[in-house]
Amino acid sequence: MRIVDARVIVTCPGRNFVTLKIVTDEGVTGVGDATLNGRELAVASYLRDHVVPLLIGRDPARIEDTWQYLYQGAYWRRGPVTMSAIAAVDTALWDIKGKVANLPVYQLLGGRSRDGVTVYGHANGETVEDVLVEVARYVDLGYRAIRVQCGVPGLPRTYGVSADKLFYEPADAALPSEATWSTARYLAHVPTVFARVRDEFGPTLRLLHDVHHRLSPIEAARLGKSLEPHALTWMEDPVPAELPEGFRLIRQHTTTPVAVGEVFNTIWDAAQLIREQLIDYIRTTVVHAGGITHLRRIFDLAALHHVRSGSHGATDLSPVCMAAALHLDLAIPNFGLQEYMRHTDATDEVFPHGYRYADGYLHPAETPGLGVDIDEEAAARYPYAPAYLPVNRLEDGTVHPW
Ligand code: CS2
Ligand code: MG
Repeated sequence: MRIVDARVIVTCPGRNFVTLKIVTDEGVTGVGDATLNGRELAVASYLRDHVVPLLIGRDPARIEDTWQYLYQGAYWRRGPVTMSAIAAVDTALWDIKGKVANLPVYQLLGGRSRDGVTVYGHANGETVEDVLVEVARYVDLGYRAIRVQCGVPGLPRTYGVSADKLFYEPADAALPSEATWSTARYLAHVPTVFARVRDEFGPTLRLLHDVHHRLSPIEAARLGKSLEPHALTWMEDPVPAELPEGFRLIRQHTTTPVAVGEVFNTIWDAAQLIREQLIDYIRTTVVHAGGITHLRRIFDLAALHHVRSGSHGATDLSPVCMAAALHLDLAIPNFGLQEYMRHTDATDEVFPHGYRYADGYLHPAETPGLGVDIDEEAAARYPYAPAYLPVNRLEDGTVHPW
């Protein structure tokens, strides 16, 4: 079997997605997500101009060899653009291998280690009252884990808090919008929100919170301590992840678990945090970390150090990425949680998929391969539209330095 075509499809059914579709001479096809929020066209060009010509004529069964060829062959290592492009190829090749073997991809990864993939949803609101309504909505839907984000009094707008429910779109403008940040207001407010949620919903519902890299290590340590009475499952991205040793300070002060890694691209980004047991959950996912092949390597390293998976699953990761993530989540021994932000109906129409939600779990499709595809005719109806993530400034106008 040989690869005869590879198409890069850019579509915007409510938000931008980049998808690679690999076609073989025997008519078997595979899909891979290549979406990099706010920088989509860079990956599309990397694929079209520098990767697709190298794929034509290759044997699609050689997944590891193709990964090494693209990674080592580029000479320029790592980075989100390169690794998202490699991820798309890798994911599409796993899809093809599953179809050829007539097995769902999780069977090729060792089979299921659990009955379903526990997911968490996003309860967010401007006020604590709004947040309580949203948490109740997720409890009613059967969710076993819920991320809680609340507006901060005195700040006009908070990242991660939106008027949309069940999903939201953080890339909100054709040129970046701006938000204002105050660490003092934030640190004063967040523990009061979790106190109310615990009062209302009891001690055992799994609760999470995303700090979006806004604090310094000592500030994050204080937040972690102040949240200890509310027993969070994790505090996410408390500080920027470029400085792994900064996490030592957080660890010295708090038992609130830490989750990190949605912006990581390789095992080397995560290695020190994992080896020193500075985190509890690694959040890297398929599309931004070199595909199923490389993400499995990260999860295996994590398993040696008592770190669980907690993959990113926001709306900018397409249903193709979600399908791939679910197969891996189902198979690995050290699965923790999977983020699940639902997509819009338009996105679901462009990406027909067989994974399904039931009673707090996601279940991958049982069909051969990943169980997801792209409807190219539907995709063509939604042309690319520039959209960027917001920029944060402090109250005095400084661009937030970390
Ligand atoms: C967030 C995302 O889901 C999360 O944990 O951090 O909203 C993230 O900011 C976006 O996916 C960025 O593209
Ligand atoms: Mg996050």
